[in-house]
Amino acid sequence: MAVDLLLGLQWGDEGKGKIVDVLTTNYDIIARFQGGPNAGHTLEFDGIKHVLHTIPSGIFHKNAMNIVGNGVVIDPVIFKKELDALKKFDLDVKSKLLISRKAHLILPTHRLLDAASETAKGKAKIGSTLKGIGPTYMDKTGRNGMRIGDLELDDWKEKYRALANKHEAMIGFYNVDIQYNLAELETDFFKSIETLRDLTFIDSEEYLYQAQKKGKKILAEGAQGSLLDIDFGTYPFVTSSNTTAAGACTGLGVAPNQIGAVKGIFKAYTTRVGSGPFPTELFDQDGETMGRVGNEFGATTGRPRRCGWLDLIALKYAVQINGVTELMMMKADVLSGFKKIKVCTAYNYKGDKITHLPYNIEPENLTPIYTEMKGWQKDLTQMTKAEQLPDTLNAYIDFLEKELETPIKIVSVGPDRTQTIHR
Ligand code: 2SA
Ligand code: MG
Repeated sequence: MAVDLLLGLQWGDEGKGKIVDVLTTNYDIIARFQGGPNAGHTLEFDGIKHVLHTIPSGIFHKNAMNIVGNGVVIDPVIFKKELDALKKFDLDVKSKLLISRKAHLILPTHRLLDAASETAKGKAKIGSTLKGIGPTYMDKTGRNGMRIGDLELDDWKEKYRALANKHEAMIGFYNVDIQYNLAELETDFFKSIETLRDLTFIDSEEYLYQAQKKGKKILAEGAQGSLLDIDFGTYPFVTSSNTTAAGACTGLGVAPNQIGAVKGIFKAYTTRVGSGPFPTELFDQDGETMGRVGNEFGATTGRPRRCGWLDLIALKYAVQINGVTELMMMKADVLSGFKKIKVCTAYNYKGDKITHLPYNIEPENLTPIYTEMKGWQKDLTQMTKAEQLPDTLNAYIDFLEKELETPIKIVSVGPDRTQTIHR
């Protein structure tokens, strides 16, 4: 039985949370494989809006098992907050959520190091979510990290102390003015660890292997987006994990030949939160409209997201790197107010017209070349069937399918579970 993937193809915030929630009825297991509390996956149903950070988006479904895989980094404090927020829903979270022993822990000092590093960078800062993601993955690859499984050992507190002391020295090395009270942060941290311990820790690669053998259907839920991938994104303005398809193999222990459908999700336009190049970014009224109508604010930090037209060159790159087999287009409804829709179909790169994503996409080297299409100018939000979609939107969809050589299977027309059109 294959493991299907759901991945964001842009700079995150494509609407992965909503789609996982919609698709969960078809799956037995939803597994997160990278990232951590930097993610903000928003789900809306029955008039309730919920934002998940570390917990997989299948948690609201009765029969789905949710796995936090080895590739994920976990902040016990934020995890506890997420669990607390779920208490008001009648969910048996404890029996539906399993955590990999090999997942790494975000310590309070990782968060401080993130802040110190960003402050030291000044104008060149990454625009990180300040959740300690980078420093935690640095400790992982530097072979210094603490894992969930360590919490089952007697000496975990000593291990913690040694690492936290080292981090404090490193914070000093940055020589920046960041205020903190570590004792206070630690009280919170240790308390939250006890909450975490109430959950079941597993060898998730073995669990998933056995589940596959039993014919269980598994969906791997990506976080952030392909252009934030540590290898293939707009480095250094990226996150510290592999957000692309390969990350699901390493982040869950699933072999490449076990991957089935690769579901790629994108917005009908583009957004980015944090620093870094963004070729089709708009600084005018159109960009402002997209942000306002699309309610484009970071689900974790509340930061306004930068907005711009769809970048088909970057999207093609993401489809290629991930081996996307089917596409889902989100937020076409946000563009209903536009008479004309633009799509970037080539770049002017140092005087040449190119149609691939070059090494350097800084604005001084590159300007987008657009193809213009007619807008649909219809309220889509009440539509439920593909036949109801306006011809102009169908022309946009056809154009994208042809360019991307991949079918668009879902068109989302609003944040609610029910506002989902299958094609
Ligand atoms: P980090 O915190 O080290 O991973 O930040 C590095 C870069 O990755 C970006 N990043 C994100 N981009 C979009 N969405 C993300 N999740 C939240 C959301 C973000 C928020 O759903 O809205 O609330 O601000 C996410 N997480 C990381 C980040 O902006 C940096 O550019
Ligand atoms: Mg998000």
